[in-house]
Amino acid sequence: MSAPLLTSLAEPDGDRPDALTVAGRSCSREALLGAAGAVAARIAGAPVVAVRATPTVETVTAVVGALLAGVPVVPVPPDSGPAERDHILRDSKAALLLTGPQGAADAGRHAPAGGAGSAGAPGPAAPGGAGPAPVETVPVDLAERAAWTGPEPDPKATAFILYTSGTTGAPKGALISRRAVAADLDALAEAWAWTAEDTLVHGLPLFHVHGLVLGVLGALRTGSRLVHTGRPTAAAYAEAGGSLYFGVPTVWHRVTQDPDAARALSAARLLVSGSAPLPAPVFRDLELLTGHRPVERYGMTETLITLSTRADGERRPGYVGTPLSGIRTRVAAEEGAEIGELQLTGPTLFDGYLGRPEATTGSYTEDGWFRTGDIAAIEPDGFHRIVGRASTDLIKSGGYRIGAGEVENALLDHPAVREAAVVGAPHEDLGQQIVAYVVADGVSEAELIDFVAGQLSVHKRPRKVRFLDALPRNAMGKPQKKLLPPA
Ligand code: MCA
Ligand code: AMP
Repeated sequence: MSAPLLTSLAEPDGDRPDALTVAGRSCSREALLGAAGAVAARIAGAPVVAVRATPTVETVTAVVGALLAGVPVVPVPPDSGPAERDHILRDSKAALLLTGPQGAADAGRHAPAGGAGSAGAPGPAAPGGAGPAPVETVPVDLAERAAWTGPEPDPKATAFILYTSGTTGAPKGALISRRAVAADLDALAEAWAWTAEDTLVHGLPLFHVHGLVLGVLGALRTGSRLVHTGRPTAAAYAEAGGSLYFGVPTVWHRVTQDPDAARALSAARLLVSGSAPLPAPVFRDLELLTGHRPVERYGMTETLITLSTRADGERRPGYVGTPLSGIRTRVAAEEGAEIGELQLTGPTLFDGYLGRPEATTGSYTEDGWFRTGDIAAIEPDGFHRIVGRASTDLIKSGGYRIGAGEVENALLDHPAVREAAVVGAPHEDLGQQIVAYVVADGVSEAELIDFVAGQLSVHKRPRKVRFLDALPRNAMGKPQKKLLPPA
């Protein structure tokens, strides 16, 4: 039989009452395992299960329950509007949606109204009149207990289907296997000297690799305590008193803007940044205020985390370190150039996009290396530097990956919008902010921002809208984003 994915849950000393804290509620590993066992018993045999990924103990329980039962998990952003949510549910064919309680942390537009076993969560119809995806909502009850005795699922089986944006069209479901998760977490534990002695603190969303795979499963595999702060605020990080902290660069920027909170992190062992480039000034301010040179690591939904600086190694502003154990990298540079596309192989890579063989094939080179779409350079000492992205149509805002095409399509669904072009403009706090250029009549900036926030996840909304008489186009009629006026 294969080794358990969540090693620490199988260990006997599970009665520490604060092993897991999410947004102020704590439980022991024993309690988590019992409640997750009850979830596993309810969903066993389902081909796939969606989880409304609020920052709650219920979400962690739902994910652990599905992993025990070997049912692939599709996390659904809790603030996603009908267009995004219905796409995820339909594309993944999830017929069950595990949800938490209807408390403050769980408030959202898609709270199922029918309670246990209600079919067809209500909500406005998706554009195009398809109507809400039919799904049975299953509430997670932390008071339920069951001992799960099923066998450990095959390591090759899918653990997660993670929806992630491309340059055009709707998000695709990346298939992440259990063995990829295990390989990545073990490589990170080695690079960061991450052990059961640590207390991990973060407040990142539980529907992406950073917050969910590293931030929850990492703690459950290494056995470290986990404090999820609900929201990733500087004050909450300071109060949590952890040894190991995760954040996206926007979070670290906000920590440096709150010097008292930053100083409180001096007692930590390691501060880790990832999901977007950490600006050199933020690196330096963090060092000045906390005494720590942050570890920076690089990854993608499709590859998990592949490069990092190390707990026992050098950390340099602007560099994401060296390949993790088992990962090989190369830079496909034109002759004479030092920079080019970063390509990867290794045990942490995904198993393709659900139902999209052409997109899967297109993400690999002919000789089988994954094409990241990021432009990088490798120094003679092996340190990697991410220079930028090959396509300006993939935006990183606050650490979230957002496809320009998805936001453009949402804008074009508004009856007043005739043309739309979306870009990521440099932004001190968010890295990039979404700016929309539209040709439209009789609609305000605020209305369009709210319209996108209502259709997609809230973080995909433009922060600014510029109204133009026409989009700049080339002789073929293709929009020329480079010719758009400054934001
Ligand atoms: C504002 N709000 C609105 C509107 N405007 N709601 C509806 N309609 C509107 N028009 C509300 C929001 O609901 C929210 O409410 C509040 O305003 C602020 O939301 P937002 O603007 O999103 O917050 P922010 O301050 O800009 O967020 C910064 C952040 C966030 C907290 C750093 O960007 C974040 O959590 N980023 C993490 C992304 C991440 O984990 N990426 C990892 C991808 P309320 O406050 O009540 O909720 S994985 C990856 O990249 C790879 C694998 C890797 O390497 O890790
Ligand atoms: P996502 O699929 O949301 O996981 O986003 C992956 C993308 O985030 C990568 O392709 C990079 O463009 C970016 N990214 C992640 N970590 C870093 C980092 N440390 N430095 C620069 N870019 C990063």
